[in-house]
Amino acid sequence: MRKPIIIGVTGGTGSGKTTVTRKIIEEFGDVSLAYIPQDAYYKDQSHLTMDERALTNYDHPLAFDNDLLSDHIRQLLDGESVQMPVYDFTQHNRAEETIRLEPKEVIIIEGILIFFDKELRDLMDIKVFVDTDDDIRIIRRIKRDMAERGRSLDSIIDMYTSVVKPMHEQFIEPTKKFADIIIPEGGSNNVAIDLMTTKIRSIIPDDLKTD
Ligand code: UZR
Ligand code: MG
Repeated sequence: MRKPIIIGVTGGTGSGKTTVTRKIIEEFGDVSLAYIPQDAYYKDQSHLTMDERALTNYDHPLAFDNDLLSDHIRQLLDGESVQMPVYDFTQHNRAEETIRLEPKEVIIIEGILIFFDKELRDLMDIKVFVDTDDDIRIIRRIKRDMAERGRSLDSIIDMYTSVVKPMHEQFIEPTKKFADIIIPEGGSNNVAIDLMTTKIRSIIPDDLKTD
């Protein structure tokens, strides 16, 4: 197998990076593709109590096990399968189960801090930053965390102002300079998604495309 193409999609919380990633994946129904959310690589916190876990700064680069993430990408590049961790947001912890990922022709990595770590960055062929206004991002974050991650409005707002926003400014926003492509307004930007998928398709060798 040829070296897989590695695409990184980043942006702040609620920017629409998961939606952009999902749309790219839909476009590539005919190409074998692996999806790796950086969220899956939050560090294992089994040794901490729930109260202690609530004190972790999840928007800091050190919250992620990037060594494991890089190792797994390298293993996939070497044609080996990996056991990807699963993260449980309601428990602030790694779940018991893992997901087996097989090596694929295209690997998409998505997450808030995937451009921070140089080693990870250097593994990527195409780097995308989804750039969405802060007010839109917080509105989306509130809706999602209440619906999907079991949070109250007050806790989301407290977390956002005390941690998420300052960490975004300190660690996430500065990684925009590493992007090859900046997509404004995320998932609703169909022109940008179309341009990107055309580009990605152009670098996938024809004989790797299966129908
Ligand atoms: P996305 N996060 C949690 O809320 N709980 C956890 O256990 C782990 C992470 C949040 C994290 C970050 N911040 O802003 C967000 N906090 O998940 C990143 N607090 O995920 O890119 O999907 O928004
Ligand atoms: Mg997301």
